[in-house]
Order: sequence, then C-alpha cells, then structure tokens
Amino acid sequence: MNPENRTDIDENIDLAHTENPTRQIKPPQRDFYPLRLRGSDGSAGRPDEQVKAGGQFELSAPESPYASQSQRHVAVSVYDSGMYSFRVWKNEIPESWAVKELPAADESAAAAGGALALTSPAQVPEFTLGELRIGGWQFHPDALRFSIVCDGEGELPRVYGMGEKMGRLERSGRVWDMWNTDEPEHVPSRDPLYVSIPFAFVAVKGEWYGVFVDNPARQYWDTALSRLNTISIDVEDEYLDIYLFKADSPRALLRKYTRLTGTTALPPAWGLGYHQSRYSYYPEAEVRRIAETFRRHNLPADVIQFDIDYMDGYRIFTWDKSGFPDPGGLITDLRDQGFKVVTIVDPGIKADPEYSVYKEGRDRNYFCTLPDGSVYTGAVWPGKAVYPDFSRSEVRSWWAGMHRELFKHGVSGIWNDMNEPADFTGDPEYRPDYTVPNELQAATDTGTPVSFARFHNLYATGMNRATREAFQQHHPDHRGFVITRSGYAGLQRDAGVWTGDNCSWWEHLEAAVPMLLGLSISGVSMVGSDTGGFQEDSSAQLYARWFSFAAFTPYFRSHTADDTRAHEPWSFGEHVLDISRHYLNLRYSLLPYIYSAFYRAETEGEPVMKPLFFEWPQDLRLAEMNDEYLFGDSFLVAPVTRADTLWRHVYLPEGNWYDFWDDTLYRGAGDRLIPAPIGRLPLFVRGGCIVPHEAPRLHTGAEHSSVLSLDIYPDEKGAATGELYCDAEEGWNYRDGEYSLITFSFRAGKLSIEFQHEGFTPPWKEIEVRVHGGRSAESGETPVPLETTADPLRLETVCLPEPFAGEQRILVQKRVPVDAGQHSL
Ligand code: MIG
Repeated sequence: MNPENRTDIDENIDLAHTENPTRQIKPPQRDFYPLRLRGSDGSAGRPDEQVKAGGQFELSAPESPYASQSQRHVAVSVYDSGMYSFRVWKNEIPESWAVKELPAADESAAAAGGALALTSPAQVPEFTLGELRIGGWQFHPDALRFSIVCDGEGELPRVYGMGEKMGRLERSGRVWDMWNTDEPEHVPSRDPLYVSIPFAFVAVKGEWYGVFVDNPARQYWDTALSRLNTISIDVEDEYLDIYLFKADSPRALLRKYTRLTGTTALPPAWGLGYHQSRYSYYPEAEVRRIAETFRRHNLPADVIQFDIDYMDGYRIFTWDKSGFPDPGGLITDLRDQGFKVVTIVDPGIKADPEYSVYKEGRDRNYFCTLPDGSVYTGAVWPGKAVYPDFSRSEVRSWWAGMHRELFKHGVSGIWNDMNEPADFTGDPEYRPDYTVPNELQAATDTGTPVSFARFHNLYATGMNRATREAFQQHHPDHRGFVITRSGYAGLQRDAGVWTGDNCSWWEHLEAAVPMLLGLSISGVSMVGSDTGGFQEDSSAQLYARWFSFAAFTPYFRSHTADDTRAHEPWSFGEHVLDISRHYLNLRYSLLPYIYSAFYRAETEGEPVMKPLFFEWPQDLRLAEMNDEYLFGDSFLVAPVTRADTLWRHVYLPEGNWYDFWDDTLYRGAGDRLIPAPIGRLPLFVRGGCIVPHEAPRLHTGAEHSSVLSLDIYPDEKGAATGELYCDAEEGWNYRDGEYSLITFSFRAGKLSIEFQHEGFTPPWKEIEVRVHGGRSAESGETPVPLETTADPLRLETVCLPEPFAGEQRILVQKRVPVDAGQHSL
C-alpha cells in the first residue's frame, strides 16, 4: 500500500463501522521468468539427472532482466516419515516458526509414502510423487512461483484444508490469499480472513497428498482455477520451503503435518466447559448479574469473558477503576460460584506518555519501527497506538511478565484479539491493508531485521507465544488457556481459534461448519464460532439452533457485539432457556468423552471435529459434505442451519447409525429424512462405539458424580469399542504418566475393561453399563416428529428428548466397578 493513502487517525470518528465492499482476490500481475537448471560449470543442465535425497541444483532465469538476482538453489530432502521437502532459496532462510521438529533425514528415497523422482531431466527440473508433478519454478523479484500438476487421467484434484476460509470445505476453483486480515464481513466470496495456514490436502485418484508451503510472507494459491489440474502458488518472498507428504488416508496425512508443526495440547477441563461473553459485560455489577443468572437458572457454565471495556481507556494490562474497582474481589466471588475469567488482550499499546506499559516499552525499544528507526504509530481502540515487536524473545518475555496485572487478580485465560495486527489507520475499504504498513520492521533475535511483508502473518503467533510464556512465568503448574483470532501454521501449539466477527445470520450458522472443519484439519483442534452470531441480533430460533450445534464444537462460547440485544441463554424466553439448559447439560455430561478426544488431539493430532471424508475417504458422497461432521469418533452431527425447518436430510455413511434420541437404527450408506423440530439436534451414534459420560455438573470444578456411564451401541456383529482418558484435569503431571487410559470392548455379550495406562485414579467409583438395542428404521414406517402441535417453530411446544434415556431402547443395564476385568452383560 502506498503510505500516502493512510488515514490520519481522528479520535472522534467511529472507525469500527466503515464500509467494506466485496473484493475478488487475484494475485498481482507479474512477469515471471522460468528458473532453469544450470550446471555448476555454467552449462545449461546437468547430464546426471538422477536425484538423491539431499540433492542440490542451481537454477537461474537466464532470460530475465534481473539475471543477476535470479540465481537460486533448490535442495531436496527426504525424511523418515515419508515426507519430502524442497527448499528454493537464495539468501539465508529465517528460522521457521511453524515447524516444531523436522523428522530425521532418510537418505533412502524409498521411505514410506512413495518415492520421489526427478522426471524432467530437461532444463526445468520437475519432481513427481505419485500423481503429482512439482515444478514450474518461476522467478520474479517480488515473488517465487511453482506449480503442482495432478496427473489424474482426467480426474480433477480435490483440495481441502488451508485453515480458516469461507466457502466450501472443498477448496478448488478459487484463488486463496494467505494474509492475516481483520475482516468483519464473512460473505462467501470474501478472502482472506484472520488466519493463514498454507497447508492443503490434495486428493487425486484415491491417493492423498499434503502440500505445506512454509513461508509467512503473503501467498496466493490458485487452486485449480486457472488450469483445472494445476495448483499454482505464488509466494511474495525470495525463498520457499515446500513440504510434500503422501499418505494412504487423510488422517495419516494430517498426522504427518502435525508431527511437523505440533498438536493442540490438552486444555484444562474448564476450557471445554461453556464460556459466556459479550462486548462487553460492564460494569462489575453486570458481570455479577450474569453469573447469578446462570446459577439461578441452573445452567452449567465455567467461564465469563471480559471484553475490552474492563480496561482503563483500552490500555492493555489495566483495569477500569470505576467499572471494576476491585477485580480481585470480583473474580474471587465468581470463583465461589464456579466461574473462571478469561480477559481479552489486544497487541496495540496506547501511545500515552503517562501509561507505564507504553513508557517501559518505549524506553526499552520494544515497539516496531519504521526503516528509519522511528517507532511506528498506528491506531486501535485506545486511539494512537504502538505495536510490540513479538519477533524478539526479550519482548515476548516482557509481554508475558505484563500479564501479572491480570493473573494477580485471578484471571485464568487469555483471549488474544486484533493480532493480524489490525490498524485503524490502514485502508478500511481493502481489509488486507487494514493493518500496519509492510515497511515496518521486526528486529528478530538474529539481529537481522525483517520487514512486515515477511513478518505480518507471524505477528499473532509471536503474541500467542508470549501469552504461553505468561502462563509459564506466572502459573507454571497450569496448562493455560489461550484463544486467538489470528495466526499462522503451527499456531495450535499455543492457542485455539475462534472464527471472529460472524453475524447472527442463518447463513453464518451454515458457514460455521465448513469453516471450523477447515481449521480442524489444518491442525487446529480447539475451534469455535461465536454462538448466536457476533454482529446483529439473533432470533430466538437461530440462537436455539446455534446453541445446540455449538455444544458439539470444541470451543463452546456465546458472544455478541456491543450494539446487539442480549445473547445469553435466557435472553430469548423460557423455551430457548430450556433448550440451552438441555444442551449445556448434554455437553457437560459428555465431557469425559470430549476430554478423551482432546487426548487424541494432543498425542496424535487427531481433530476433535472432523469431516466425514476423514473416516470414509473412498465414499465420494462425502467429498463435498459441508453440513455434517463427526464430533470425536462416535457422534455424527447434522445441525439444522435453516429457519423454520422440521426435517433434515442426512446422508449416513456405511455402518449402523443410532439416532441418539430414540435409538432408531439406520443402516448406511444411504439418505434419510430425520425429524428435526427445534430442540432436537440431528445426532447419531456410530454403531460399534462405546460412549462414556457422566451426570452433568454446574461447572467442571464441582465434584464428579460417583457413577460413570458407558453406553454401548453395537455394530452389525454385536461388537463395540471405546476409550476413556482421565487425569487431574489441570497441570502437567499427566505428561509424567499421571493419567489413565482405559479401553472398553464389547463382544459376544461380554464387556472387557482394560487399563492401557494406569497412572491416575478415575474420579468415578462405579460404571453403569447399558447396551442399546436400536429400533429398526427399515420397517417402512415414516418416523413421526415428536411435536405434533401446530406451532413447533414458534418454540411454544418445544419437546426436549431426554439424552441417554427416555425413548431409547436399552437391552441390558448393569453396574460394574471401575477396574480392569471382564463382565457378562
Ligand atoms: O474490532 O473487542 O472479533 O470478538 O468483541 C472489534 C471488541 C474488536 C473484535 C473481536 C470481537 C470483540 C471486539 N473486537
């Protein structure tokens, strides 16, 4: 952006509510020059074209007027996990913030996952891996380009992943922009949004490939738009690190990616409870009223979140003295009611010479500068603001230390907002430029400053790392809880993501499903959308539907903007209150199940919320499934995302499926019409699963009930398996073995309980086992909706089906001890 176009901040103008027209993203027009092989002797190619791992080539663009700048090296590496990397570079490459650990190098190219071959011994080197051809290296002084051609004999590649994007789960046919952007208008065509994860799954001819382009600079991915079988990627930098994976399933592929970039750590159990938020609960009396109302209505909840108005004039790490005169007292009282507090933190520091955080940061040169060395001033909520330079470990430690002001009063978790970073002096019409200028400098620990053209997408990651460090500094015995709006590949090691400023639209409820799935399969397991919608006023019906859906998403939070009606569970009358309580209870009773799914997320990178194609990659009906998903291994969720709906069409994949509410047994694969009046989330349990659950509590700090329930849903052969993970629910001792992993298996009427690991005494004394029988849906009878009155959509006649009871068909019920052993049922 031309710096001259930047707006000077006028403190009286409401910058938050500016217009923002839809734009189509296209990479800028550039003349690229092909990079050709050049022998070390200067000849035009090498005769010995057989590549080995570790092979290096010299490339140059002889026809380019920039010939002197255009010489590049390409190095190929092979890792033991069946992963290949290409490094195209000229200068020194900055340390990657995405890659956690490189798997060991494996010199034999026959590593698992198929071999890589150099197929074009001609001038432009191309490598093939199965159906993929990687090559077409091109040079422009501002960008490098390469392409991935899928030789699928006419079959077009399907593309998934790429993090937080609007639109469908399957990403082909568009150009995607990787540039963290404060984008409040989530219309389907809009891109980019807050998070950039340049990692995609490419499925072609039944094979699964992964492409990860590790470079935080802006990237454009033309996913088979310009040419149907080609993904062409521009990176606005002078180097590329491309990782290429091959696996026999999408799950195995994601596992490789999370081995490289890390997994989502197990959150403290309270983080998986319900969070209530709004912009903003103010003053403290309002916070107390919210907490009391939750308890008065018997609503399970663990967290109240404080949005920016808790601060003194939006100064980070301060408290508004009149609204929150005694934050410690307030938070203690909330704790007595079973609530924890999560506070918002923004990166922009008010440029106020009287403000200690500003003064200290300025005196220590901790803020980002322009190339002339002067501190850059932009603007956010507090007006003129400066930006901490999170590229430096010293600044991150300082920022971590500042959290003392929050933690000393009892704050438990941090919500990082505005970390794209947003800058109100940027271009409000073109949101990718609603940020600090690219010429800004990040000083880095190496001493070589990098411009924000390269650091921009890492800014949030730097901030999230600092927040992680805050927990290490102040609460080393706590796991910490961090939710971020922005981030880059690998962000899952430090934070979960909520999907930012959606609207109270049915369309956004519908969009939340592929959006959360896209993030989940890009390594970020802790994800959620603002329940009920952030901007605008939710209707009672929308809130009820959204709430029941969100109970089956990893991060479960209601939030709404400053100018909307209230979006609390009781804000829409008795019926929505009942529905909300119902789904809160269900969520809380399933916490042992959800927590166990998070254990798999940490140890294996398995997403908690996952698309159906993950489980049945061969079933092409699932390749485009945007409105159903798996939550953990056992539940298939098909949320209603349209107004005034009584029925929902559902496609059930192969296997047996039990309607969760009444045990109607469906045999997949096939299409079904399922009754779905308000209050009844279409929910199915996969035959062959054993679901652990417990009596719901008002919050996760309350004592567990003494009985754990195990509901067994047998498959066609009458068998089922399940698992349960438990530990202290906070702290790190589980990493030293203080946990128990219990597996259950049911076969021929016998249940066996085994401890795969026994390092923690489960909180339950007994197990109540129930075997479900299922009622056949094959009788030809059309299922009757539970509500037969005239007005089921106006909520007056909501009939809430009881979970794990009521209409279900239980064949056997029996209590057994929580010990290893075998029991006849
Ligand atoms: O520009 O802190 O996405 O959740 O309530 C608005 C106020 C700034 C944006 C976040 C939203 C939060 C709001 N913030």
